[in-house]
Amino acid sequence: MRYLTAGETHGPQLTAIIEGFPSNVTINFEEVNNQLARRQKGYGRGRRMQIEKDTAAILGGVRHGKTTGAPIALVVENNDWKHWTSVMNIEPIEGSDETKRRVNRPRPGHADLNGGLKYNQRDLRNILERSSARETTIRVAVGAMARELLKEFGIKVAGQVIRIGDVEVNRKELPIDELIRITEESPVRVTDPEAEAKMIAAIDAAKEDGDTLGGIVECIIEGVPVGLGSHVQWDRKLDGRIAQAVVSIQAFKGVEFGIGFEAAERRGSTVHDEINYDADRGFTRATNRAGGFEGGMTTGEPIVVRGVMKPISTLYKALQSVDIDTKEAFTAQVERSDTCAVPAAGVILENVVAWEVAKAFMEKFGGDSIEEIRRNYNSYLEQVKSY
Ligand code: EPS
Repeated sequence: MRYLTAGETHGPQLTAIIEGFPSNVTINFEEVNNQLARRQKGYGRGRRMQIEKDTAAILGGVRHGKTTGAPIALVVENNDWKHWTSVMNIEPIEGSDETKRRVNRPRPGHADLNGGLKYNQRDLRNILERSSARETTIRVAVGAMARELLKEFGIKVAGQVIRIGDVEVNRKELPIDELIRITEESPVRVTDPEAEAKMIAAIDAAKEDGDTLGGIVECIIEGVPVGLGSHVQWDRKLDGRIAQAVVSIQAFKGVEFGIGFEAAERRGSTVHDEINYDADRGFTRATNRAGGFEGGMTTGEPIVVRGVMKPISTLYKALQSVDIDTKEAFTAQVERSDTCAVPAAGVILENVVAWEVAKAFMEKFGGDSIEEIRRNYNSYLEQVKSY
């Protein structure tokens, strides 16, 4: 399975085509739109989210509620487009830099300057329109389709915010359904009410100062069989592929699995997960410090992956930069931005990881229809059981 996306943040729409999605998967349209709605929520978002009400239209590959095996075409329209029809027109337009909303002042932390130099663009809008995190909307829609496939095999996806700025949650081990229920009710997607209040206060304080906040988000996927991915080749290691997907999310700077970077501080005896066996459950692990991966393959334990998001780089509190026309220093002016998008980033993380897992699932059990995949899956489970 693969997909590509197209579209600009203030253009008419975002588009994706998914190729290789199997047939006869029931698509719950409400659930796909629910994922988009989840991404729009979260304390710390700016005015743009009041303009958008994201819903996905499926324009190919699904008929009478089920996938047909044909490429799936997804579209999410930008409501804000109506304010940008002239600026974003595909035909040449007359007018000043101001009417074209030309950008000649690269913002530190964004793709603006590097993209302008690389693509030889004198209007940095041609870079920022595509590099914008608005693109994550359509990636969430793609991930939502992957979740519909995973659901057929009882695989559940959840997420939570671990840290915003200097506030970290007090971790609680919860059954996955409870984790989903509690985080869904929290404006910052946490299970810890004390941390929630502190995070909200930290976001308010950053906003007051014209500043922004980053954080750490976690995704947990339960019900994944042993053996997705492979140790035999670097680009088949599923943890490696998930890492690539996570760091590809706009503003993400790092990734870890299980105990992650903490493994550097510990001795080996307190890092690795001991192996047990019982006749009913087969091979099990006493702990899941590896976060569900050994040798680039799933262990059968839940996948636990975290990503770190840097603070949004569009700041009201201006940072110094250089005008690309005059080469003179200036401090950037900002019209609109989010203060903190960490809760939304958690939803994005869940959906991009779900896609990678579904893709690996298709590589392992691949078939053209859900029935064929189910046969392959069940026969593999038998093999594992009798091992
Ligand atoms: C973004 C800047 C803001 C965010 C946008 C991502 O948009 P605007 O420049 O229109 O105010 O609101 O996020 C979304 C629109 C979204 O749907 O998440 C950026 O520069 O990355």
